[in-house]
Amino acid sequence: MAVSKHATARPESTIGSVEISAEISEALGRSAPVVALESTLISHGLPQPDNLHLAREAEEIVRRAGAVPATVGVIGGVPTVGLEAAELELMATGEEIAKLSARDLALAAAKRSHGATTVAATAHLAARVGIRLFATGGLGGVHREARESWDVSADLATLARTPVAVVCSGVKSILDVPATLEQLETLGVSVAGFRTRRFPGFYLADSGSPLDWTMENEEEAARTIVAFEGLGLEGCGFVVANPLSEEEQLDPVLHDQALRAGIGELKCRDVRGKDVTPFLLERFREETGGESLEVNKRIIRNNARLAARIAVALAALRAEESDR
Ligand code: PSU
Ligand code: MN
Repeated sequence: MAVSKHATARPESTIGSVEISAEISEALGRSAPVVALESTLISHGLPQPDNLHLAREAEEIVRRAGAVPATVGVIGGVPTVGLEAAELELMATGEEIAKLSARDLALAAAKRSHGATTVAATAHLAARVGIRLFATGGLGGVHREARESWDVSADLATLARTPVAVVCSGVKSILDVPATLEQLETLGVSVAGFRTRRFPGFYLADSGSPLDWTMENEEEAARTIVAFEGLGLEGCGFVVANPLSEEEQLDPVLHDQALRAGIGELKCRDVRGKDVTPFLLERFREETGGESLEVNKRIIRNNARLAARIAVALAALRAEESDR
């Protein structure tokens, strides 16, 4: 398989430094819209070959909406913002692609390993190079058994200290949704529904939990991002929750059935830690005869499109402000 030219860390790159593609660095230099995309959903969230197709499609959607896509991953230890074609392929088909959260980045750098970045790691790297918009499927959150297992995704704590707006469709129903929203509140992460006052339930349009804030359009989201900066809240993350429509969602009956099966099996197989999310996603796919995979792909496409539109609105707003 074609492996990128820097599949082992390039001697010239300083350990711990972030590699940015020329196109993205040029776009950031002229404050053009850029959208970060994560790679864990490619390596661990979707099956082959759908994962590679979807990764390419998400990039294409961002481009069509007028922004530059920046898929993030770790290649030979080097955190890379804007994976090349062969690197994207490596994320999708590589045998041993680790799932890297923010805390794993330095360890992977020292070991020169390849790895896919979660929401936490992607958000961190995006913010580090000045990308404000990030699109994904669902956030990690508080697991249902968290009272015993303490399993709470590092995505939440990372967003509390990372200036990035994440467009997602809430968290999967395999998690404890109300507890996740409580954690986001405690951590000071702003959450708003895009044209909804209900927190989306990933596969489902509505998780059953209400939201305090809603945004009417992309311009309002862009204004919110600028307001963070003016208010000295520029260190904080922002969740833009973008639901599927009811026509696009997974059949709720099928959903509840898959959820019961998945959770039951998780317990009896004793799956733990970072294997929990990929395991449940795969069980959902089997249980729904592939329907959950189609819905998952729809979610990622929609969020890539919305994040790009917000990035475009943000660039326009900043241009307007600097003209004043
Ligand atoms: N949600 C999905 N698909 C995914 C993930 C979340 O629908 O693939 C990935 C994201 O990368 C997220 C990670 O950051 O799972 C959360 O993993 P954990 O629960 O182990 O923190
Ligand atoms: Mn976890």
